Amino acid sequence: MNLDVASFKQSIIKHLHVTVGTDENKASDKAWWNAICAAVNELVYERVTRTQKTHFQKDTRAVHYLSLEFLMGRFLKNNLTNIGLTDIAQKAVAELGLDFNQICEEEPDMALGNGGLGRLAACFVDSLATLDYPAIGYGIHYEHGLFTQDIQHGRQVERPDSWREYGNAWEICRPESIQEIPLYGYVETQYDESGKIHKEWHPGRIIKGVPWDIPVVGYGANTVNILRLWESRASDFFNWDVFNAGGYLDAQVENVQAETISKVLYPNDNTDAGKELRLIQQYFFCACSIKDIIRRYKRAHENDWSHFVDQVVIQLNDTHPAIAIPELMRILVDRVGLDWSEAWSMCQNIFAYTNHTLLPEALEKWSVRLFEKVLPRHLEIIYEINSRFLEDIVSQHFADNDEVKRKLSIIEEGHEKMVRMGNLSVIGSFKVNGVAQIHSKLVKSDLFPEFDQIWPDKFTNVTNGVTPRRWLKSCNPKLAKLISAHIDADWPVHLDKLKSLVPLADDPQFQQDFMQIKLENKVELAHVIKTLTDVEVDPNALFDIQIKRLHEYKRQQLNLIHIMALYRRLLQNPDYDMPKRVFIFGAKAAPGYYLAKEIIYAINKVADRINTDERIKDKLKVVFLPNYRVSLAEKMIPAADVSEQISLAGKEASGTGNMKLALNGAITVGTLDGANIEIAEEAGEDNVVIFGLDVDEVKALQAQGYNPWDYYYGNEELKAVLDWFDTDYFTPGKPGELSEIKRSLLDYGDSYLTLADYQSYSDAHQKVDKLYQDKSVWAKMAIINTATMGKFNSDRSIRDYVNKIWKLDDCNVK
Ligand code: 26Q
Repeated sequence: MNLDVASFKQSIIKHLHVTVGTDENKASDKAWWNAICAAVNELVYERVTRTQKTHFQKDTRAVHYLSLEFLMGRFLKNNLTNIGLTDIAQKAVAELGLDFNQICEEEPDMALGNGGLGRLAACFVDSLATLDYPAIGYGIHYEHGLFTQDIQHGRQVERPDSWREYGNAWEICRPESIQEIPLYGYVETQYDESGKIHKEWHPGRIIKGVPWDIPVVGYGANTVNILRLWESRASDFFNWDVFNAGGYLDAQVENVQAETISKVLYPNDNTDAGKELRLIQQYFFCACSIKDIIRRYKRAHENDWSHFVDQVVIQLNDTHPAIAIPELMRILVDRVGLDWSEAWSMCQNIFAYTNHTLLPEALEKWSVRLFEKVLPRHLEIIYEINSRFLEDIVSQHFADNDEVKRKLSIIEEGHEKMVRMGNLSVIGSFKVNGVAQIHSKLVKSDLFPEFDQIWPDKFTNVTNGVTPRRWLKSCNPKLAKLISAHIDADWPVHLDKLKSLVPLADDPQFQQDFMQIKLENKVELAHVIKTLTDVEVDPNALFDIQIKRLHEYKRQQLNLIHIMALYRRLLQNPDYDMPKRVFIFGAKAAPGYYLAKEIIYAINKVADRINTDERIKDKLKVVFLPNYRVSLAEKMIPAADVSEQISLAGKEASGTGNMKLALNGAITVGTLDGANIEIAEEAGEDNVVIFGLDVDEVKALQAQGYNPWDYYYGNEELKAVLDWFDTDYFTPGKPGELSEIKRSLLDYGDSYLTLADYQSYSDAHQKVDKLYQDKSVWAKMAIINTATMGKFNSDRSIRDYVNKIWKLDDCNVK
């Protein structure tokens, strides 16, 4: 950017006056924040227009990324980084007598997602813009994103998140592109003169979709793509009838229902809720997006559909937007008037589906009854897709094997008939990908083996990645600066160049500089910890961090049990040899997930007891940071020494926090699961600490019949720790308050083999302790981790999608 400090400062002041409507003397930090955003937007909006014009003129093929979640976090620092204005903005803000970091804290996180899947979408739109690919993200403009988490007396309490209550500086409303979306009603069968059948859907309701555009600034700021989020409103047009019939009040009630659709993000992560409103959310945003895609196509091609599949590819972020497949069929067959087979072949060349989970409870199914009520025409279309698939394809490959037919059918027969969205997504897509090598292999071998037999070329892998702009350059500026002092400064767009740091891993000066930065980041995190929890931690202690949604398969309970074991060792032997350790957690539990909330409570109760026990002389501290979110992750990740990635092998599709932590120099303690395997490959086995059963061993143990009691009686320490849950040691006066955790691990069968992996996990930590004692050995490992994480940048993921699936050309925007 060739803009100087003085003119940027002038721009901020101008916007303080004319955009925010205040002046320097009475402006709050929030007002200043708004003024700075407006000054940035002056540069951003111009590029949005230029990008869209270029894409239109060159009539580019584009990817349309459909996702129910975009976990964007904050924008200001990121947009400044990407537009190349960080230094100038910081100086300008300082000259105005303001604290830059403090002002950035004014921005609420845009938390329109739960966790991994939503944050992945955010990293992907960053990379798409950075690499100059024509792309648009489509999602829902939720009024309330993921809930805010308070911890009260150790328990999670949810409060609504209001990220845009008083307006949001980054979004632009586009009323000129409103769409109308039908719902409910019935389908009429008609025949034309030639006897050809025509289906007419008479909807019971029409909802309006209002688009809000959020500019996505690529690094280097040539391309600025948009994220288009749909807000639901009542359709005034439709309500005239009700008004005229004197139904003013009824009309108002309908308005409220319409506006409920985009009211709130479902807070479930990896479990299906099966709720009507969720299905309506999915259809609402898919229908708006498909209409928008067609509107844009028609601007260039009018009613000539012959280029549609050349111009459009649609990526489904999990099965959540799978309803887009029958919706496009409906438009092409019922509205455009194409033959079924022509329309179907178009769909099968347009959609691609990413699977993010193998957990059975996360695979979406909708009852046929619900579908028929909400989307009667789509149900018919799904039946048609299904019967053609079973008759033309399955019978060819599997003759009269009814069992396979039952398994591959989109409709699950049974007590209540269900629509399987996974099968629909596979059948309707030309590519299906998993998100890490092992996961993609399991998608083929365990989840969809028969589909893989039918279409062996359909299944592929694209290993996840994270954007190094947010997850290194912007969140860890000191480390970024150190790196730039030693290697080419374009590493944020060529992350493989970090490899040139490998030789420095042995250099004592570089080791010292690297670890000094880690220490400074830990000092900063220690301040955050003190502010948020009032716990004091020593920045010289080993910071061991587990940050991710709370879920039994991710096994925060394993971490907790091990912490209790360390505590017990210290109580039994005050001279027990271990480095000072701080265990830090960040995790939200789905509000209806009882055991996950019990685990949060247990972590907090154990933390209270340990942190106030003077006998162990601060050798051990436990911290649960409330309200884990993107902006908190940006403070925690640069300060981590150890990264906990301890899911049961085969359960975590990929993980992406594992990549962010390793990139920032944390040592992974992890199982052979998801992307941990590839992280270990890149860093080398000596630079990660792997423990536990692998996928084959898990399968073998489960086949043989897993009995958690064997491990309980077979391990004295494990037994003692589990028995501790039944006492009142951590919950004075309330024995048994934590017993549910013990019960889940013994009486309810320990579904995620926590006890089976305990000893191996404990050994892994003893190894960590040893490594940490030797500062130089540790520094070398940490540096090698940073140096070898180049693979896990989301630019590489996006290039993989482009080459394997999307077949896009990049497009220079001048
Ligand atoms: C489904 C039905 C109804 C309501 C909610 C849902 C729902 C919502 C979110 C189901 C699943 C999710 C989120 C899943 C998710 O985040 N999966 C993670 O995706 C990451 C990116 O690929 C992976 O790295 C993680 O391993 C995976 O768990």
